[in-house]
Amino acid sequence: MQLEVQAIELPSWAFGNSGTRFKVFGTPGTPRTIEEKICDAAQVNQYTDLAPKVALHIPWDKVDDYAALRTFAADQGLVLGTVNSNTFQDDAYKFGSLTHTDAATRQKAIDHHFECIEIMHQTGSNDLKIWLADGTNYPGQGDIRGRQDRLAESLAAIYARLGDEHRLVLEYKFFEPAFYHTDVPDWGTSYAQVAALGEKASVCLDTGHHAPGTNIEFIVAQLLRLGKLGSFDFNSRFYADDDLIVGAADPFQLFRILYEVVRGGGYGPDSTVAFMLDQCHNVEDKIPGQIRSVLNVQEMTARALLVDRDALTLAQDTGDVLGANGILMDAFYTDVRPGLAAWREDRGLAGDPMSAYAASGYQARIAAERVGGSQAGWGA
Ligand code: LRH
Ligand code: MN
Ligand code: MN
Repeated sequence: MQLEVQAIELPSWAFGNSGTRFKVFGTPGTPRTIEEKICDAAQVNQYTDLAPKVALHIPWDKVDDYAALRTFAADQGLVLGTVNSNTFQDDAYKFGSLTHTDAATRQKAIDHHFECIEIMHQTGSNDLKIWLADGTNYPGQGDIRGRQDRLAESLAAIYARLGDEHRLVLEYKFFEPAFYHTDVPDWGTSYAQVAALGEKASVCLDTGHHAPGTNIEFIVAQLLRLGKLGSFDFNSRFYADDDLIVGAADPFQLFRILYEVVRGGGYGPDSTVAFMLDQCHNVEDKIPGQIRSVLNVQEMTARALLVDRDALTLAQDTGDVLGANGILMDAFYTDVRPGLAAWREDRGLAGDPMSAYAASGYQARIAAERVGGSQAGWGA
């Protein structure tokens, strides 16, 4: 069955406390260490069999011994996934990191990525993910063109340091924290930069990083066509970078995205597209929040796989507008939940992972055991 190959990577930071710039609410049982985050991620995998990898964010998840962390994860049935760099929380980067006018500051940011690559060798991770907060707030504040040129140079230095098995994925985001211009604001810029680097570089598409009304599935189709869709950061949004549970705000959009993924060869054993979540759980419990998230991705993947593609092609080629639309909608409206519950039961899992987790007592146990859980990263 095609669903068996699905593997969704969880972000370590989803298990930490997070919030808005107004308030970070604490949640009882929040992990205090990366090891505790890994234990929580293992719960998600245990109830869903969908989430065998945990992504790290450096320095949020910095440890002395990454080989030991890898073994710890393996003992929980997990592998360590994407290493996310972080050049957005250091005073030195006030005016940019990889794009900075000062060569020493640029080198500091490049060195941070070298450290991430070294960590990847020890964790066995394949992907280095770069998201930059670089940009300006006022017209004239920076030389937009010069910043692109410096970015290209810095990325080339990082790319040259990758191991044979490594990939670099460059994430874009249309605004925030900079508001006038962002150095990697859109898929086109990310594509232009990674295309110049070479085969091991591709684009990371974070579903929350677009202007309202953007046709994200079109971007998916185009990047797959170009062979440059490296990974997803899944989440959902109503307004901006809300980081809500994937598929919560607009399940139909998630279906349309996953249909283009399937259509474009981005799903299955031969695909190299990494499915990752990038979310925060500010007011809901984090472990069930992640369970719900991976289930949402699985449900929409199952629906996307149901599309009768031969019939759809025929309808499209013969100008049958409403017939074609109907074929897509039939798949979207099919309730796959009972089938997926049966799929889980066949694998010895509970049909309903949400209630099975709630009944397990894990949440009460961590709430009692863990005192003083830390933030997801911001201000930690
Ligand atoms: C930026 C982003 C990026 C970061 C993560 C914490 O908004 O999506 O992926 O690494 O949030
Ligand atoms: Mn992201
Ligand atoms: Mn984001």
